[in-house]
Amino acid sequence: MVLSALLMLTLMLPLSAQGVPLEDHGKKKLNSAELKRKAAPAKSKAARAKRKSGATKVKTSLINTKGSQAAHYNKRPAAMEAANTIAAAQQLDAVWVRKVIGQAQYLPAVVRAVTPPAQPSSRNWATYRERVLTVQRIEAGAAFLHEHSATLARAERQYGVPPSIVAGILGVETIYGRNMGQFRVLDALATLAFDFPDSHPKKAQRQAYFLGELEAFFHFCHSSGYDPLTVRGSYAGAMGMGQFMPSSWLQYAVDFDDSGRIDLFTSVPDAIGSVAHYLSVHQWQRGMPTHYLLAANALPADLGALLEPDIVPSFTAQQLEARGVVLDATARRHTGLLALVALPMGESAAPHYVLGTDNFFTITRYNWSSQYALAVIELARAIDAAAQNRP
Ligand SMILES: [Ca+2]
Repeated sequence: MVLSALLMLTLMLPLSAQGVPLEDHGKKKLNSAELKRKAAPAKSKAARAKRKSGATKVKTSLINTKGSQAAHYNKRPAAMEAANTIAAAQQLDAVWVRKVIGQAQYLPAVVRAVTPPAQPSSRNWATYRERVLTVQRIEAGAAFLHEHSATLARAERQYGVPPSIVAGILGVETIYGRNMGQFRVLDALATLAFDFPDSHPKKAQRQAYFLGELEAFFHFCHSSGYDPLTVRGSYAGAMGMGQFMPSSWLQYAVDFDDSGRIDLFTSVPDAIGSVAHYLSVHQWQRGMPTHYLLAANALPADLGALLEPDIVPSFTAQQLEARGVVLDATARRHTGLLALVALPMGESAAPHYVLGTDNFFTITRYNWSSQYALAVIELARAIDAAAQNRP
């Protein structure tokens, strides 16, 4: 989903868009008149509630879910101040930015998505893997590989990233563009920028991050001609087939079909080129394996120092051997650094361990999660295998 490392550490949601119902795409094309019609019922409910003074029980939860938080941000001085700051920083019309942010709606579902659970469930790679590596996702991936083979091959020539890895990312993120998120990006980013949940231990950092993304979103809409009131994406504001955050779209998205415009919503070539470009910029190395498997008895009893750098490749093959790790012949020949990556298997089982290379680490730049990276890699392999077996 191309979120910052800091953010992903906290979101800790297994899949960027998986918790979100499907069926979005068409909705992002709603024009402002349609949106106004959609918004009208809520407005009249608000008006009715207002008229019935004292009748606060009348469906106010639909309008005003958290005391002082208005459903729309036009009544929030902090939001209007932020609009002025964004306009000044991006040299945009302040009246326009205020008007747009004023129409942003507080979304309780977005707050729920980033609220740490009262009782954190233990992460489980097996469960995660099962959710990602579905027959449907693998078969659709093989079809995607087949249909877009020329574009994927061109992306590999240019950026060095194998077709199946690009397909694996698009598959995990949005099922190859089928599930790009149903939230209005404006609403999602405003909610996270102005109403990040107090219960979150890193609220201030996250809120600042999303405020930055809201600013990037205005830059993006202004420079690309998208209507900020209609663009849709994930609960975190990630957009398009590869779920790029606004700042990532601005920095890393490419026009890979030479249409003169970057469109990650409808141009598969743009999505393919942009994912490959993103990985390339984040140091994907052509031809390097992503990871090596470890035998069940390959690890020493004391893993403390080996796990300390987490997913950052920090040890040579020789250093790992000196610390008691048993490597297979291919891992022993690896010339770069390796990380001992632990994937939790729930509370009662021992973790699943692999040795991640620099390319494994690069995939985690897309989404800060070792589960995510291994899921992308395993999906890529399954897609490759399914593609070979296609008639
Ligand atoms: Ca294009």
